[in-house]
Amino acid sequence: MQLDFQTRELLVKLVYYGPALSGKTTNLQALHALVADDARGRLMTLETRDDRTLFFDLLPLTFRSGNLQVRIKLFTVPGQVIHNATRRLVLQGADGVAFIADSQRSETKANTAAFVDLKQNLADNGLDIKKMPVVIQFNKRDLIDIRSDREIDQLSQQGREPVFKAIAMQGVGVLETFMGLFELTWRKLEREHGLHDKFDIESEKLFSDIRARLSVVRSGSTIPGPPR
Ligand SMILES: Nc1nc2c(ncn2[C@@H]2O[C@H](COP(=O)(O)OP(=O)(O)OP(=O)(O)O)[C@@H](O)[C@H]2O)c(=O)[nH]1
Ligand SMILES: [Mg+2]
Repeated sequence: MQLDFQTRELLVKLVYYGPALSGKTTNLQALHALVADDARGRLMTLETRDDRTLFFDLLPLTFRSGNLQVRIKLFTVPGQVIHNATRRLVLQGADGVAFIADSQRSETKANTAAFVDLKQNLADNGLDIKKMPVVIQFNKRDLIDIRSDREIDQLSQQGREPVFKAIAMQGVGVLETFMGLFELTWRKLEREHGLHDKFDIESEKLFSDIRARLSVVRSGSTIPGPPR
């Protein structure tokens, strides 16, 4: 997090992490399509031909609440195993992490491996996963042979991370995941840095100001349709 008292600006870094092809880039694309024009910056993606992120994606968002400007930088990591050095680099200075898991049963091992890899890469950056705001999204709920709602609800009760279900390619659950992560991250930053006193800002007011800039209906939506 970076704080600039002169411009009353706060910069928060959030990272979308997870195994290859779980839908991290798709989450950012859907967010970009849903967020109001005055809040969204340019979505930068760098992909290979087959949908795979080579380096990272970046979506800058800016929200105003009272006289505070909150700038959020959303990053994705490349999920393919070979890109570990890049994942570690992207995690540097992260304030919060959304772990995008693939709901398909066949991907269970890949999810677990990516979560272990997240812990290790955080540790290598001097960050402790126990202190890091983390939310988990189970994406691709539209597919068959996925882990059941019951299974996911049970997992959710066992862990401390908030869990969201999503169909990112239809924009379902994308805003909830983002807001869930932002709120968790904000509350931690607020505790650690006394943001309430420094900026005289109420969290609930900030959250509702942000929510008001999400889920904007626009014609010619760029969210891709359901799979053919
Ligand atoms: N059926 C279905 N497919 C999805 C969903 N979300 C993403 N996909 C598809 O899954 C593929 C991979 O999505 P990406 O967003 O590129 O995955 P990624 O996590 O960024 O992958 P890497 O960059 O390689 O780590 C694409 O073909 C998406 O269209 C979903 O909710 N349902
Ligand atoms: Mg990607």
